[in-house]
Amino acid sequence: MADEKLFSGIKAGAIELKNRVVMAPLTRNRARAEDDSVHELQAQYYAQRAGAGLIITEASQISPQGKGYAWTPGIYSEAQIDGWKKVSEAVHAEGGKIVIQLWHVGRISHYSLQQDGGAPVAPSAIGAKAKTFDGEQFVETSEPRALGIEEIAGLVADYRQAAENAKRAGFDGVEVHAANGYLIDQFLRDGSNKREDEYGGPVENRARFLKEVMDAVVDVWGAERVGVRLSPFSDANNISDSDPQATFSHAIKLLNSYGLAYLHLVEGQTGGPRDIPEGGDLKALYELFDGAKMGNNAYDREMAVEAVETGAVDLVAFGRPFISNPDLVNRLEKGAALNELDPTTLYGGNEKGYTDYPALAEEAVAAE
Ligand code: 8OZ
Repeated sequence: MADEKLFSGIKAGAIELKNRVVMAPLTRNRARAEDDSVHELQAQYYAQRAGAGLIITEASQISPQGKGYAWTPGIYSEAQIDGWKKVSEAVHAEGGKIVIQLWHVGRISHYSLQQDGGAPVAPSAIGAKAKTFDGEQFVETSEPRALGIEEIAGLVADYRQAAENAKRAGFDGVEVHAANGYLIDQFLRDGSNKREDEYGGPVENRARFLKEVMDAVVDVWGAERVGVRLSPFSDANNISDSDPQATFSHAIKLLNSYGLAYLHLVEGQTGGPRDIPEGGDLKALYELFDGAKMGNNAYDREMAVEAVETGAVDLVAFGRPFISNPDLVNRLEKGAALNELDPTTLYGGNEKGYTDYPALAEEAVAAE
């Protein structure tokens, strides 16, 4: 076994990890079309990746309204809870740990994906110049309607219910998706939140929705089994803020007060360059958080080893490498070559490009 710290165990809050390599949340759009549930195929996919210290599931909508793409899974119905139970049991049987990522897309949706064919919801009625996938093609996201203040308690209740469902589904905890231009991020940033009530205006108000969601989810799980993901310097899904350093300093101070399992940051542009804009300081943001820090974005072995060794982060989340390498941790430990990713099978489809990437031993056998 490699002796780098990256491969040593750590406790993230109350969750005990056998190593510091995390499988990042990855949208794969293979849930059942009829009820947005996962099933045996996903159980096999996640179990193959149980060598990770922690698996974070693909983003999973907390309600029908929270859906923004075809074939993403939910965590609000009995069928969905049953499906996720298969997943958590399969991962645990292989000695892995798994948390589910709780998701509401807000304005990143399309009429055709909403249960009543109505407008997606957002803090303010400001459309994103972004695209989504409706099951047939990529389409412009629809113009959202602004949430009424009387609707917000119901949204928080949906997060609470989803957190409770996640418990019944046997997960080790939950990650709140507050990144990438989705609903919580839309509330946090002043480009998408122009509300004049107590949920808009100064950052204390823009962070109120995040706080209410965290209060609810932490009440269900205990802070030590709740993580959160932010993407302070990403403009994913056309999100913007006039002062991300100030906005996210406030958000992270707030999050730090809970004693969470971990803080997960997308470093730079989601799925893109790691560059931080002028005036941005990622290190200063991490320093506001006392718990386990998880970094994500285009890490390779060398960067991950170094980041953990120097204490820049405690955990490193790998995305695309985990898609094409079910045994990524074993490969990283051995310094072995990685399988190449097939970009045509990322979103939607079946087992092809999903559960058929070979592990090292299988490759050796296949080569004989
Ligand atoms: C890729 C495609 C669709 C959604 C994110 C949940 O960016 C996503 C996502 C990624 O956080």
